[in-house]
Amino acid sequence: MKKTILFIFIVLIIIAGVLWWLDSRLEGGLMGYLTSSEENSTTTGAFGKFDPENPQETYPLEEVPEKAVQITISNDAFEPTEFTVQPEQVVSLAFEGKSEASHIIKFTDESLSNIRVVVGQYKRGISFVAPKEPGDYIFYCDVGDHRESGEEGVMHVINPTQ
Ligand SMILES: [Cu+2]
Repeated sequence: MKKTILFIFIVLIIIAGVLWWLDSRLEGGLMGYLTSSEENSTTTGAFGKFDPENPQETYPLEEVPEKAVQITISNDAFEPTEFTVQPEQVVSLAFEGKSEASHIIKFTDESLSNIRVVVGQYKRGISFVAPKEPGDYIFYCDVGDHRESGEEGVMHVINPTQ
């Protein structure tokens, strides 16, 4: 009986030792390793998975998924000119050029400086995570005088509990 208890005791010490060793070896510790998977480094938007740290425009789209906010660019105007999201919500935008002009869509806010979508006579989208800070975020076309001509819109980030 005593031998069995001693045996279990030794096994437990070995297990604890192995866990401690693993914890010291793995980046972010054992729990960090177990809870992080490849899934966590990407987020899923209307156009599929994307890297929130580095949002990229999509290839030209055949169809725009229903979950995406679709904005057309025609006659120096965006339609619609505004839309509303929640803080840190995944936002998927799809732009469609209606004229022969090309457009480069950007946001003015520093926190969204990595958003850039080049649009011609086709639809192209981008997914990103909305800012944490509620407020109005201006997006515009950075080609020539397009912005002055009216290619400007606003993304309202509103906390639903306020
Ligand atoms: Cu433009």
